[in-house]
Amino acid sequence: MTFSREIIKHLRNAESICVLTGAGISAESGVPTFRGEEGLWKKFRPEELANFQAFIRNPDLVWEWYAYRRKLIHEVKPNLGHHALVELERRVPDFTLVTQNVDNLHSRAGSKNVVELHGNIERSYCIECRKSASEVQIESTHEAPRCDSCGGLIRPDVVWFGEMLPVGMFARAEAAARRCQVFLSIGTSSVVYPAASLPFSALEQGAYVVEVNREETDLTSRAHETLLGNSGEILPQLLSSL
Ligand code: BJW
Ligand code: ZN
Repeated sequence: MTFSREIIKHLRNAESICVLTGAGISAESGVPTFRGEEGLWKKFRPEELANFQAFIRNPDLVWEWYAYRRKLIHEVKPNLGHHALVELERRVPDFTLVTQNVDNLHSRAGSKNVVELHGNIERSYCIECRKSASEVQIESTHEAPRCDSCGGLIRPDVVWFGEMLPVGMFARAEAAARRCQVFLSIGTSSVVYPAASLPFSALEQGAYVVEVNREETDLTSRAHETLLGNSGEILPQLLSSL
């Protein structure tokens, strides 16, 4: 792929870059996305699995779904897209990687300044006393485990629909979006709020906004550029063009 002069110029000169990633960046590692033909929401209903009421109604079913996804994530590796973002972070003084993903693949690749908006599937906590659960408890695959302190149900530390994002995380993301000169939105359908508002905050403050996605999204008409294709191919090429 050849890149425009603008994008190369903006990336070379930027002292502050903010990146927002979604499930698409992990797709080439073998982690399913949520929406679209191959997405998780084709097989599983979000209202039965990704909200607190569903968990209270059927904790074992929800726990089992997360145990299945955790196992899958343990079997895969970060891809060239994740690694390109590690390299980009090394080159830029102020770099923030905001992710909606819970798969921990950015940290496993070596990214440092990661803001996890929707939590992390590797962590769990008690819904009664909020204590973090140990690895032994997390390893349970069929039954939702119980807290060893108070007996409360243990849930995955992820953000379900209707829940607030972890305290301070959105503020960090929003601040990074507002101060950056280049904002990259990678592999997200841009439909879940408040994450989807971040590129618009960046645009308001005059940032150059670039989208990387296999297909057009609600952001496409507002972004300065959309690079259509796989992030695991486009991002390494972009890095080597700088
Ligand atoms: C590739 C590729 C490749 C593929 N290369 N690209 C009406 C209007 C506005 C907001 C709302 C509303 N009604 C309700 C809300 C709020 C709601 C929301 O936004 N809903 C909309 C869906 C309508 N938001 C919330 O509830 C949030 N909380 C909140 O707002 O709190 C305030 C509040 C409190 C109380 C009451 C009301 C408000 C919380 C949202 C939590 C989202 N949780 C999930 C599950 C996390 C846990 C888990 O993993 O199980 O987060 S849902 C799911 O969607 C997950 C993702 O992080 C999130 C975003 O998905 P993402 O990453 O964009 O993935 P996909 O699959 O959608 O897209 C993949 C993209 O990649 C596609 O575009 C592909 O083309 C592309 N792609 N391969 C490049 N190789
Ligand atoms: Zn407890």
